[in-house]
Amino acid sequence: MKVLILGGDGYLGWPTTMNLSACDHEVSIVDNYLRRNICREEDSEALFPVPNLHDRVKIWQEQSGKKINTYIGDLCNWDFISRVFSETQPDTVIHYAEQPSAPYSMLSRETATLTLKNNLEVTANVIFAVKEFAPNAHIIKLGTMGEYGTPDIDIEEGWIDISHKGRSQKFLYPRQAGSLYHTTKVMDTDLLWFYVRMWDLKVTDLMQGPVYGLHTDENQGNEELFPFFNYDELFGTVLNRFIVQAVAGYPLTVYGKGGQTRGYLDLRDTLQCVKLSLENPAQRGELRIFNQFVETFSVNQLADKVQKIGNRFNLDVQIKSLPNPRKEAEEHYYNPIHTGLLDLGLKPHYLTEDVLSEMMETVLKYKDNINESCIFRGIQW
Ligand code: USQ
Repeated sequence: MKVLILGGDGYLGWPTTMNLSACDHEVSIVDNYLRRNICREEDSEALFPVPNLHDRVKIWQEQSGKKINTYIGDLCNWDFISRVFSETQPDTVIHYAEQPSAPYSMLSRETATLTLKNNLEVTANVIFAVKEFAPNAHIIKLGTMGEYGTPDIDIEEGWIDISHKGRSQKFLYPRQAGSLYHTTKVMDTDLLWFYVRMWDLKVTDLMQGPVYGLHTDENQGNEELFPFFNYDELFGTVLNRFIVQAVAGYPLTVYGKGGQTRGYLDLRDTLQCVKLSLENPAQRGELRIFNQFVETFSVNQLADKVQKIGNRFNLDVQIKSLPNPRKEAEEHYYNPIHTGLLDLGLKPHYLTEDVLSEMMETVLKYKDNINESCIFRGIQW
């Protein structure tokens, strides 16, 4: 298939690029280095430097013999996105091109506006570009489990049957996000659903939980092909942060009571889920939604696991509860359904001691790069 990956430089975009290229899909990638630039501006660099996209593509080509087309530019710019779509004529568009940090979206009015503008304008442009240049393309959009929030009932897979005064209909499951970033994802879903109804688009929306890890089949043995590994408060997801904190001897930053429960997945499972969605596309006029995670943990459970693994490496890992900078439920019911991707054939990687040890071994190699000042700055909601 001809696959166009938007946001191909990112934590998920680059591993997806290599994975689909390794499977002999014809891959083109686009990025405007938004995340790299924000990290630099906010002094929140990743654990190790990552070559620019042109260099990564060359390194991948030397390793695999596979070619990737690269476009650097801003998808908010209609002339640019028109050129990308008309030249690539994609069968599938994978849309990761969003500002992905909840804390960054809550930092200031400027960062909130950037998040709103970028995420919604890119999503709208993708929809218009598909309609104009690739009307048969399947759009795979990365959504987030955070769109649902933490309701006191089971979370269905995107849709819920509602009976009211003797009549019934299926509706999008209620959304109540906990940050502006997560709210832009709700708005994206609404935009896509509108145009699925108007223009019969084919769309898969993947409601993903926090991802951890950095090893994939494609980057084994070649650290130049690793994704960004952020551990700062803005861009680091909680488990990646805890591993780095354990290595640095920095007490694990559990926010509040630590009962916040989310659905987690290994980076390798993100790749599987995206590939399964690509190879089993949505139908015309369908907004198909999958809840993309493999197991749920509370923050306290993650901290305990990391402390235990740290002991194996003779690290003295402390856990410290901090006043929660976020406005979120710290103890709550959480039971999301997640059978759709398993039914398509997902073979989960679970968070075993071996997986944690592999991450910790890699992070230990870069211990001297850790900048403790970016671990916690307390961005308040
Ligand atoms: N948390 C801590 N200590 C920390 C960092 C986080 O206790 O040092 C807690 C947070 O308060 C939250 C949970 O851990 O309750 C998860 O936080 P996170 O920073 O790992 O994840 P989040 O901000 O929700 O965002 C991440 C990705 C985002 C994705 C989302 C999936 O950055 O792009 O959409 O995970 S989900 O959380 O399911 O919405």
